[in-house]
Amino acid sequence: MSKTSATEWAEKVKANDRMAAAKLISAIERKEQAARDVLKRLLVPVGKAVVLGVTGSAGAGKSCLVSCLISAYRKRGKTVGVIAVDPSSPFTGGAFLGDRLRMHAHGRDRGVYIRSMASRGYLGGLARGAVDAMRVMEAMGHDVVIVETVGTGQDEVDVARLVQTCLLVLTPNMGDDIQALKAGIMEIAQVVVLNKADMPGKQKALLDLEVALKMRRVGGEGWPVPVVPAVATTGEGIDEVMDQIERHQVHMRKGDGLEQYAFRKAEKEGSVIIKDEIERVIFDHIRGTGLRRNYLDRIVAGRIDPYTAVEEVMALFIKKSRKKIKVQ
Ligand SMILES: Nc1nc2c(ncn2[C@@H]2O[C@H](COP(=O)(O)OP(=O)(O)OP(=O)(O)O)[C@@H](O)[C@H]2O)c(=O)[nH]1
Ligand SMILES: [Mg+2]
Repeated sequence: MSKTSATEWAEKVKANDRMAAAKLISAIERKEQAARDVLKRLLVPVGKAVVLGVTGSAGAGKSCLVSCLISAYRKRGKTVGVIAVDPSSPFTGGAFLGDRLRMHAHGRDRGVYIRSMASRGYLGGLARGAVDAMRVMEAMGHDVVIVETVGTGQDEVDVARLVQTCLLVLTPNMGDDIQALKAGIMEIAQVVVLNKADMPGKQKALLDLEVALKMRRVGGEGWPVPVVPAVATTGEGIDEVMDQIERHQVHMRKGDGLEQYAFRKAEKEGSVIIKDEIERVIFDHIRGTGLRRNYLDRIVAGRIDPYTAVEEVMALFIKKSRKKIKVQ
C-alpha cells in the first residue's frame, strides 16, 4: 500500500469517518499489511479518552451493562466507541450487535460506534486485534472507549490491562466466577458490578465478595474496590456504577497515574505485538525453503520434538539476523 493512501486512510479515521474505521478494523481482523500501515499513522495521546473494560463470564450481562453505560454517557453529551470481543456472540465483523445484546437502540445514534470483533478462528490473535481496534476507536476521537471481553483466558486479562478502569461483572450464582476470582481476574478489576441483583442469592454473593476482596490487595495502589449491585436490564444501580467509574478516573488521573497507565499500556501493547511479529517474521524468513515442512515431517515421524524444532529454527534465524543492538 502506498504511503499516500495509508496516510489518507488514517486521516479519514481521525476525522471520525465510520466507513474508513470499519474497513480498517476488518483489515485488522484479516491481519493485512495495509492495516499495519494505517495503524502506524494513528498516534493517539494517552488519556484523552476514558478507556473502560467490561469483563466477566459468559451471560453475566456485560452487553446489557455496556448498553446502560452508553445511554448514561450519551446523556452527558459524550461520544462512545465500543468493541465487543465476544467468542460466544453469533455476530461477526461489521455487524451491529443484535437484539439479545440490547445495543441496537444505539444503532442510529451518530455519537455511538459499536463494533464486534470476529474472534472465532483466531489463536492468540484475539488480544492483538482488540489492541489495534482500541487504537482505532481512540483515534476516531470518541470521548469514551469501552471494550467488552469474556473474562476467562489470558487474552482477556491482557485486554483488561490495557484499559484505565476495568469493570468485572459478576452474578449472584457465581459458581464459575469464584473460579475466575481464583484465577486472578479479580486483581485487575477496579469496580465489581454484582449484576442480576434481582435474582436470588444477592446478599450471600455480596458477603462472599466482601470477604474475597478483603483477602487481597486489589485494584491498584490506594484504591479499595467497590462492589455495586445492579440490574442491567432495567438500569437499576447504573448511576452508582457511573459514580464509581468517575471516582476511579479521578483517582487514576491524579499524580503520575496517567503516566503509569501509559507505561503499563505501552508495555502490554509491545509484548502483544512482538509475539505476533516474531512469528510472522520467522515464518516469512523460512517461507519457500521447505524447512517448515521438513520439521513438521520429522515431528510427525517422532524423530524430533517440537521444542527442539523451534529452538533450531530460532537459532538459524537469530544467527542470520543478529546485529549489534543500540539503544537510542
Ligand atoms: N434478570 C436479569 N437478567 C439480566 C440482567 N442483565 C442481563 N440479563 C440477561 O442475561 C442475558 C445475557 O445478557 P448479556 O448482556 O447478553 O450478557 P453478556 O455477558 O454480554 O453475554 P456474552 O456476551 O454472551 O458473554 C440476557 O438474556 C439478559 O436479558 C439482570 O440484571 N437481571
Ligand atoms: Mg455480550
